[in-house]
Amino acid sequence: MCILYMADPADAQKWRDCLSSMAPELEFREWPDAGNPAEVRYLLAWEPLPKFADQFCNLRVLYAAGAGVDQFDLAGLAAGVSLVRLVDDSMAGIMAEYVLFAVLALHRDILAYQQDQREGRWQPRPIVLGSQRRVGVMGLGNLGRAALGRLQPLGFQLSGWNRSLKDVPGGRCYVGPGQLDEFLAQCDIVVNMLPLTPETKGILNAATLARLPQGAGLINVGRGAHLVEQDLLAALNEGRVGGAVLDVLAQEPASPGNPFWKHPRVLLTPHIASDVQIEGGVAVIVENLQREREGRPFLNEVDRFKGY
Ligand code: NDP
Ligand code: OXD
Repeated sequence: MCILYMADPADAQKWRDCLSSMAPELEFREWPDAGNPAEVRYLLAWEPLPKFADQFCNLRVLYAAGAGVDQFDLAGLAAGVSLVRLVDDSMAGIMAEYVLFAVLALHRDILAYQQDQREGRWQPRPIVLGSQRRVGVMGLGNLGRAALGRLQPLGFQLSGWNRSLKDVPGGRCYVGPGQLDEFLAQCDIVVNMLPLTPETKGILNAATLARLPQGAGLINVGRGAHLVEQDLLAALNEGRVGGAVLDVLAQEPASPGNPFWKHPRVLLTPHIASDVQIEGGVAVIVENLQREREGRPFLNEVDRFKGY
């Protein structure tokens, strides 16, 4: 039984070591040394699969080396192949830490103070209590729920927006497209943690940004294509959006001419909010080997019709 590694070559040795200690029954191969394609039962990949992947006629599971699966062609995946995400609590914890940092940066006006510092201005701004700040999270999956859990002890007024009803600690869950405007209208800071699907592409646009309270903050840690960047730029320049923390962009790395590089009210990070954790990822693979033996559903399997 063999697993073929097609993700970041820099991490291959760590995956090999961790798999050989936690799942010694799996032979580890690294792309492009696939050997006999008929022996490949599992694939671990981050990029879209090359055409060659059609030759893995005994493929059972495609492990996505991360939380998002928008890069894969779900319709083109053979019917007998399951797509599984390698998410775990530590990956969710790392994301929650980033969201906490970004919310606090916007809550305490840090982008404005940075600009003041650059321009030599010593100018205190009024303090808003955490209990007066309304923070909303779009997408209450593994990561969104972890972020809410991390924000709760700080006393913010929390809310969430999700396809189905979920628990929001101390706050309301707004559900579906019919409650999106109402949700946005009460977010002083909104955090996008949705998966990218045809339904969510471009969901942060001129119309939805206009629903936010004047001067609201935006945090995007989902995918760049959730946001219509020109619309955010216009909203920032008009002051309708007061500041943005962007970890993801439509084009990564950002092009040299991207206006967000130098925008005084944008904090840009290079898609580092979270990342797959090798031990946690291997634990999912080990659990799924057991489930496969017992004929039980896989852990973290993507619903290919929903697209996440
Ligand atoms: P999950 O699949 O666990 O959760 C997705 C959530 O979004 C679910 O609660 C789902 O609702 C909700 N949702 C999906 N579509 C809609 C919709 N159309 N309207 C409303 N709600 C919707 O994903 P994760 O939490 O694990 O990850 C979320 C995303 O975060 C990833 O897809 C990835 O793009 C991004 N990410 C970014 C990283 C970074 O470094 N910047 C790192 C890791 C992930 P329901 O529960 O009803 O199905
Ligand atoms: C992921 C990511 O989806 O790092 O895992 O963006």
